[in-house]
Amino acid sequence: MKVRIIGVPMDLGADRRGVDMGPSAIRYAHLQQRLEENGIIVEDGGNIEVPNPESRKIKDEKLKYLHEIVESSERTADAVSGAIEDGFKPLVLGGDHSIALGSVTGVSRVLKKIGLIWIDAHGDFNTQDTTPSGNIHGMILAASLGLGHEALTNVGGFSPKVLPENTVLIGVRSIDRDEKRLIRESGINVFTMNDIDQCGMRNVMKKAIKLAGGGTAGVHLSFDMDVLDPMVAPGVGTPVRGGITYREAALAMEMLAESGIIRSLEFVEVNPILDRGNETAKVAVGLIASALGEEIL
Ligand code: Z70
Ligand code: MN
Ligand code: MN
Ligand code: MN
Repeated sequence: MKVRIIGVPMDLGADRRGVDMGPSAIRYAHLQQRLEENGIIVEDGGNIEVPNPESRKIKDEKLKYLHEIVESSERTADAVSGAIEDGFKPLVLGGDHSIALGSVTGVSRVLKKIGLIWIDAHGDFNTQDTTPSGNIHGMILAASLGLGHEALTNVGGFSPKVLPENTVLIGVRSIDRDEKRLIRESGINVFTMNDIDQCGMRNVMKKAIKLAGGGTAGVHLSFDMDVLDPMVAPGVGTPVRGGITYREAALAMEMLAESGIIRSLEFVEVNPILDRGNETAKVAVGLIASALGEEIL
């Protein structure tokens, strides 16, 4: 297997600064070495260029940094498409979750019909009409399905990127009121924390793999580190108590690796400023290794 690392040091999609250092923190936690120990050929493609907020005049806008995020997303999409076309599995490191717009666009453009597995404490299903914050990282799953501001939905020049029946949202426990309605109406598949408690991660993932992988050319995994319990992953912008354990996350990753459906993956929202001893980045590296097929024995 050949993997190309693509860093996206983006923090314009969220309020908390620091998540732009996520790609460095994950690299510093020996990502490349860990993957190479597993026999994977790793190429580090460096970082996507992202403007920083200090260099920009504050504009009065409902969707914060819309223009900058759209431009960075086009660059990320090109890098992700390019990696797949060059025979690599793209591994995208965030950055806040707004970077998923570029990744999903890049994969969808090449594979045409994709599945999407979105693992997150949040729904990321707001639009300009429902957002309580104006933060674009809370809108990207909706945008991937063609819902929301046209500048977002039209990244890459096509929409939607994925169909609701092939979209699976897992681990949610913090959803805004109007966002809830949008998710219900959308027809995507959702497994909340309650579903994980009731049925177990193994059963949830079995269903998720069928829904996202069935009849698609491949699946994009978008993993928001805040799905983990804050005791496991303290270094995230918006910790929400009651999250999944390391073991549940590792099982999910191992099942995805075994399924063979994953064509591209990303890990987002690592915030080294809020972290303890780079622990959250280390957790991310462990999960990435599992998702890419690391075997214990
Ligand atoms: C809230 C919003 C959010 C993190 C996504 C929060 C969104 N629903 N937070 N990821 N970490 O502002 O839209
Ligand atoms: Mn986020
Ligand atoms: Mn998210
Ligand atoms: Mn989240």
